[in-house]
Order: sequence, then C-alpha cells, then structure tokens
Amino acid sequence: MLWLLLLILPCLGASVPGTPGPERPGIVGGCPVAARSFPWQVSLRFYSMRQHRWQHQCGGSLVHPRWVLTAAHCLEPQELGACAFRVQAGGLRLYAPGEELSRVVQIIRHPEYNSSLGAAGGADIALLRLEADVPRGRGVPVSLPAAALSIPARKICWVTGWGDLGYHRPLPPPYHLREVAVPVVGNGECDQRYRNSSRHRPAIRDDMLCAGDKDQNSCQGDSGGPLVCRWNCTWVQVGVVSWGRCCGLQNFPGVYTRVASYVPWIRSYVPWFSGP
Ligand code: 4AZ
Repeated sequence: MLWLLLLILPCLGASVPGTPGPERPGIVGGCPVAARSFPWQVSLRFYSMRQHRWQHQCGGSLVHPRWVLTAAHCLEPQELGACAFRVQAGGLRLYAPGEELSRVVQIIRHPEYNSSLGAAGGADIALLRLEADVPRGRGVPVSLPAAALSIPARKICWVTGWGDLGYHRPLPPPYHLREVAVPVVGNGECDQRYRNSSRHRPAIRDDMLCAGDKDQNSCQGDSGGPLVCRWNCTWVQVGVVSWGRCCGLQNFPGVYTRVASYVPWIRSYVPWFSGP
C-alpha cells in the first residue's frame, strides 16, 4: 500500500481534473502521428498575454466541417465567450509558421456539466461552432457512434493529442501530434480501481468510459481530444479525454466522456454530414 502511495503522491497535484491551464499542454507512450492519420484532430487555443500567442489549451475533434467536439472543462471559466477561443485544424505541429486559426462563434456547454464538480462530475462535453467550414484539405470529420453502441472491454482504441508525455514532461518543440493505442477498461473494473485508491474517490459514472494502461494513456493537455476505435474500417469517436489520476499509472486508466451517451444531444445541434 505504501508503495502505491509513494507512486501516486508526486502527481496528485497535477491530476486534479478540470483545470488544464494554457501552460499545461500528454500522450504517455505512443508515437508521432503520420500525416493525415487523424484528420479530425484539432487544437483548441486560448490567448496567452504572457506568451503573446494563441496557446494550446486542449484537444478537440471535427464532427462536421463547422463543428468541434471538446470537453466542457476546457472552456472554463464559464463566463468566457466564443471570442476567447480559436481552433487550429489540419496541423500536425503546434505553432507552425503560417498556421491558420478558425474563429469560434458559439460555445455550447452541456447543461448538466457542473463546473464546481469539474470533469469528475460528468457531462464533460461541449460543442464549438466555427465561423466557417474547415476545408477538406485541413480536416475531415470523424464519425459519431450509434447511441446504443457498447464498447467491449479490452478493445484497442487510439487517443491523440499534444499533451504531456508523462508527469511534468511537456511535449517538446516542434510539438508534433502523438497517438497511443489504449485498451478499453470496463466501467465496473475502472470504478473498482479508482475506489481502491481513495475513500474520497470519484465514481465512474455511466456517461464515462475508461481506457489506458501503464505507459499508455492521455495526460494534461490532451483533454477535449478524441478517443477513436475502428469498426469495419471506419473510425468512430467513442470518447472525449476528460480526467484521470496521473497519467500512465497501471491502476488508473484515463477517463473519457462516453460519446454514445451524448449523441442525441450532439445531433440536436450538429447537422448530419456524410462527406463533401
Ligand atoms: C488532465 O488533467 C488529464 N490520464 C487528462 C487526462 C488524464 C489525466 C489528466 C488521463 O487534463
């Protein structure tokens, strides 16, 4: 038990869900992404007065040429309006010369997201409407799952992002997007693992999905980004990076917002898109 405590303690501060600041851009393990493998991935930017640039804050995904899916906790504080954010689509590297940013014209945070509970409270999902369609050369939307989709434990899926490589290990320049394969962990088992760690553990709710293993995980700065699985040659987004304890610890899978739980909500805003 003591070894577990020693393992967890150094990163407790960094693992609190809900506040990925602009300075906390992780994929733990994994590889750099080859061009066009994950063309729906976007970087959500927030203006940093200190760095004088639109700083990477979170990931996101195109679910339509004009709509981005991300995590509600990436858009805090709640008072921030659409003009506080920009979206970069189509780039594998952050801050590449000549990168084009899209303006956000509408933010829709899920009404059940509770900012005082943060990501661990659930409904950590939000939509961003862009000013104009992202041209196909800069991004291709990912498919959404059927609302009834159940994802078998141990299925291998992929998470992508520009987040930390591990505890206090930010992604170094040239900030190349990374991917890692993560096994899905059933909700019951995931809940058990978090429960064993603390008496004040957050529960794994039905609208969450767990995935990851030792050295295969998402991390700070990946929040809001997509967890995708492949079925019959089609990539489907099953999760949105949301929270977790540390990154890449054996007993703590990453916790994702379960997209299937929110498909009717997403469809109430985002038109169907079936290619250009
Ligand atoms: C975060 O704070 C965070 N290992 C995101 C994902 C995970 C942990 C923390 C999952 O943004």
